[in-house]
Order: sequence, then structure tokens, then C-alpha cells
Amino acid sequence: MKRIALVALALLAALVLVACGGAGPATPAASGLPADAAAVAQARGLTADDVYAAMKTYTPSGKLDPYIMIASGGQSGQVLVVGLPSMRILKVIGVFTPEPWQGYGFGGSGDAILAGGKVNGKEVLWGDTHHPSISETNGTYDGQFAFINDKANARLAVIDLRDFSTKQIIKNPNAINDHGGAFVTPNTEYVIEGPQYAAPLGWQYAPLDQYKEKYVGLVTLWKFDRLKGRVDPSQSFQIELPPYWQDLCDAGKGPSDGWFFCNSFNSELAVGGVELGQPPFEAGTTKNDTDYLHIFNWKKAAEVFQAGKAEKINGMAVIRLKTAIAEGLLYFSPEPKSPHGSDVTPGGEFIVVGGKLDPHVTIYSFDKIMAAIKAGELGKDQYGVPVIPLNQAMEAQVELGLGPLHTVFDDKGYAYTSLFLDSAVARWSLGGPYANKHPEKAWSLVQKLPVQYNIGHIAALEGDTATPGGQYVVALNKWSIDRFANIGPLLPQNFQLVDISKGGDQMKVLYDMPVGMAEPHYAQIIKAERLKPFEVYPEIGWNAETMSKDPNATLKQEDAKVVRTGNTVEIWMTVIRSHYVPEQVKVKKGDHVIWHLTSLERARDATHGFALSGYNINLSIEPGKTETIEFVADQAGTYSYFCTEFCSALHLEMLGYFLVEP
Ligand code: K7E
Ligand code: CUA
Repeated sequence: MKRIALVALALLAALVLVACGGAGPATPAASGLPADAAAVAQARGLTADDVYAAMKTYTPSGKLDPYIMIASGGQSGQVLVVGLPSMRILKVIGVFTPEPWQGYGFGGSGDAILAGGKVNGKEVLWGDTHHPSISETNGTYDGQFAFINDKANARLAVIDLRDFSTKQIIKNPNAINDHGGAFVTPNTEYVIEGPQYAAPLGWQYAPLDQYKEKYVGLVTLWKFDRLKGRVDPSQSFQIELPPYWQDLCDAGKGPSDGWFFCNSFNSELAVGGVELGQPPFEAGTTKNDTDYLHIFNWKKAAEVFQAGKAEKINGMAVIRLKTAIAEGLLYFSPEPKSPHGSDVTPGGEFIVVGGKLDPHVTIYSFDKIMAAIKAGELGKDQYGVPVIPLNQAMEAQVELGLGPLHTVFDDKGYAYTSLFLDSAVARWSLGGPYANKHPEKAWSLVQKLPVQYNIGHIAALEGDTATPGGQYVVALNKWSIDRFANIGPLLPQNFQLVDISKGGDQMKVLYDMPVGMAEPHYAQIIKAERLKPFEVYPEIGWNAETMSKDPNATLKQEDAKVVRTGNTVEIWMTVIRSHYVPEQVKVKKGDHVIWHLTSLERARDATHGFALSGYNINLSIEPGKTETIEFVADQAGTYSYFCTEFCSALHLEMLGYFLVEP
């Protein structure tokens, strides 16, 4: 403790020195403190801001980060877990893509989870992850589960935050891609999976000249069974939409609980075809000045589904567009121009929509939307969906700059919007019930902080919940150009940590974190204290897929055995520092092998691996875990199985021979 205080003081001294121009070598006499820190700052050419940033982010060895960021891993198909403010990567969770360290997809239970993501029977072993969503209770992260979508194949994954591993992948039976997911309702009743590019209903073929009649948008409400920790497709349903490209969604909360909102684009119904002399998509989809904000009543939609007013298509309940309109489940309101992002304020009063080609964010009032719906007499779009005029739904517009995309919130009555073209984070002041939280005029730009370069999403500490924190914003930047040493033409993405702890125009960039894998789109930041992960699995013989005791657990070394029944050889093996029991397994070529491995370890971090040469098998066996592999011993020969985690001084001796007799 004393040491930490000393270092902090020394850094402060350096800060003072540098701030005062830093002239002359620092002497202990001048500062009354050790000269080392001041000397380091001077030798490295650190400015006062740099020293401040270092002190805000430096996390001494052994100290824990108070915040955890769950970030999309983009087209790696994985999810990143990052500590804040240190910006240290703690884990890369295998989700849609096999991950060998975690033994995910190499013979163990991860195989079955990945198989849930087959597309029409075809294995698809990657994903384009976009939006992670932590489960919520009363609109606040509860730290139990996380969900993420795969844009490329319209799939949804469930991650259990007790062990930070994937438990379920589910393929949307009627969509080939998605985007506006995963977003949860305030008590995680449903996980919303919004669509992206329209396609014929039921995933059928139809030529593009039938786009207007045959193509549809489709939003999915996946029912989440919290006790089972799984999405339940039989209680889930979809709503058919016009073939606009629905984009980002967010659920209402507080007064707007029961509703959700998605922005959309391509009200032009463009089908591309630049090679045919038609306008390219980028021109075709941006002709109109406005598209449609989609306003859904999901509570009522759930009742309509329960009442059996949905059609089964590919085994999935679909509420047809006609029904959705007749039952009052869907309304539109115009949104300018080339919209992106749809974000609900912490209290649920307003919806903020960015416009990629409009310098404003547009703020819709939920009360005004409700009043307009009550008053009736709405116009209709070409598919018959009632349209609430913008001037009846709008609360305010705030001019922020070029390319506003996504918005998050803090505890000081500010909103933060990413400006893609400006490469900046805009801080602006909210009005309504937030107006007295900050000194600025309501609905006004407060500060534009340059970031490097082309920011996409933005994440704030619990900044999309009913109870946002403050402290930090993370800018998720697409390009890093000159920020890091040249490592060739494929450059890392860059997370930039921004200090938002002080009000007004005092936001500061604190830290650059290169992401050496794929393009993370969105992230959420949760207080670490809300997470209650296991230190070791709760008991020996724990099945991490079912999250319960495994019937094939081997609880004692003496119970380890090999049993042959006809052509099937079943092995019950124990794993503990530093041996497997048994150490010799003999089978015949062609035998069907079922191999159960149980870790008898109770010590934290005493993880073992299990690699079987030549059979594409690799497991991670954390303390208490039971894993089962099953394969045909189709190649004769002498194989070794060995531990891949350096678990003790005799780790190299942790092996066995697997003999396959010809
Ligand atoms: Cu703006 Cu997929 Cu959320 Cu990327 S999307 S940035
Ligand atoms: Cu167990 Cu190395």
C-alpha cells in the first residue's frame, strides 16, 4: 500500500514538473520525492496529459480491474473479455469458431454446441459477431449471461458468465443474415435478433425483380429460459416486416418497457445491379431523405403469438405483416438520413437515432409516439404500416458533426455519440428529466473529442442500461493507421479508452489498445462486482455443457476403468497432477471409443489439457470438469495422449499411450 502511494506521489511530482515545462533535471531536493519517476517521464518525453493517463490506467501487478468489457470479436467469431481501465485481455471466448485452448470444437462438448449452428446441415465454423448483450434484470446488467449474434449466418449464441463459455448456438430457420441483435428486453424475457438484408419469406428463392412483392424483413424474438440458461425456440416467434433493411434495435425500458425500436434503411427497395447500369447499392439506398424507425409492441406481439395468430414456417412461428398491422404491433416514423443506431435513454423516455449522412442525431419521444398512436389518423407506407409524422414523434435534434452512428449514456445527463466521418466522440446534453443533471443547455453539443480513426460503436460503463455509470467510454475504432509499429498491410483495430469522469469539455483519451483479431463492432462494460463466476467447477464431475453433475463422472482414481462391450471401448479416466489414470489404453482398429475424463483437482487454476495425437482431439479440463469424447479408432498405430497445460514440474510426464492394434 505504502509503495503504491509512493509511486503515485512520484508520478504526481513528474506531472507537476512536466506541467511546469519540465525544465532542468528533477532532483529529490526539488520535489522532496524520489527522482526516478520524474526522470522516466522526462526521458520518455511524456507530457502532463500522458502522466495523467498513465496514472488513470496503470494497474499494478496483482490488482484487479473494477470493470469488465465484453466485446464482439468480429469476423473471428469469438468474444473478447477485457479488463478496464487496464485494457488487458483476460479471455477470448470461442463462440462460433472452434478454439483449441478451451478445447472448444476438438472432440469435447463444444462439438455439440457448434453443431447447433449448422446451416441447413452444413458446418459453418466461423461467425461475424456484432453485438454482445449482457442479460438484464430491471434494465440493469445482472452478470448472468451474454448473447451475441452472427451477422453472416443469422445465428445467436448464449454464453454463461459463470464460466465464460458458450452453451448454445441457434440457427435462425427463416433468415440467412441478421444485424439488430443481440439485444435483450429489460428482464431478458426475449433476446431480439433483428434482420438485415431482406430475403423471401421462408428462405426461398425469388428473383430480384420480385423484390417488392416477395422479399421481406423479419425480426425474431427468442424466448430465454433463464433457469435452463437456453433459448427456447418453441416459445419464440418472428414478425414479418417490409423489405426495408432493418438495422440496429434497442428495447424500451421504464415507461417504454414492452416496446422496442429498430432503425432501417433502403426504403428505396434498391436491388443493386451496377453492372446492369442500375444505381449501385450505395446510391440506390440513399436516394430518399428519410427511412423508417420501426416501433414494435413486443408485449402485445407475445400475446398475439400465444393466441395462435402466427403461422408456422420452417418450424418457427411467424406473425405475418398483415396481422402485425391489424393488431397494432408495428408503427413507423421517418428518420433522416441513411440512419444508423437506435438507442434508448436510461429512463426509457427517448430513442436516439443517428444519421450516417445527416449531421444530427434525432431524438424521438416515447410519450409523443404513444399520443400520436392514440390520436389515430396516421398515414401509411406502401405496405400499409401506419406512419407517425416525424414532427409528431420528435423531441429534438442535435447537430453533432459528420456521420453520427451509435449513442450511449452516463450518470451525468450526457449522451455520447460516435461520429464515424469526423473520427470523434461527441458528448452532448440530454433534456427532459436529465436537464438538471448538467449545467449545459438541454439538447446541445458539449464537446467533440478526436479519436483515431473512424470510430464505429462506442461503449460506456453500463451505458446502455437503466443505471449507467460514468468514468469511461471506449471508442471502437476501425482503423489504426499510424498508431502502432508496422506489422504489414493488415492492421489491428484499435480500442481507445476515454476518460469521461469530469463534466463539460474535459473528456480525454487515455489509452490505445490494439485488437489483434478481427473487427469488434459493439461492446458492453459491466461492473466486475456484478459477475459471480466459478473459481473452480462446483463439484468434481461437473459437465460444463449441461451445467450439472455428469452421470459419467469418475470421482476417485480407484474407479478409473476401461470396459469393452463388443466393438465399443468405454474409458472412465481421472486427471490430476500429474497423471492420467489409466496411462495405457489399448483398442483394436475400428473400435468405437467413448472416453470420459474427470479432473479430480480442486485447486484454482490447476487446469490440465488432453491432446490425442492424430485424432484432432484437444480438451481443456479445468478443476472439477468432466468431458466426454467419442470417436472411431480408424487408424492403427501407436499414439500418445498428453497434457497441454504446463501444470507442474512433472507436466511432461503427464501422458499415456493409446495403442490401436491393426
Ligand atoms: Cu454500427 Cu454491426 Cu453495430 Cu458495426 S454496426 S459499427
Ligand atoms: Cu497436466 Cu500438464
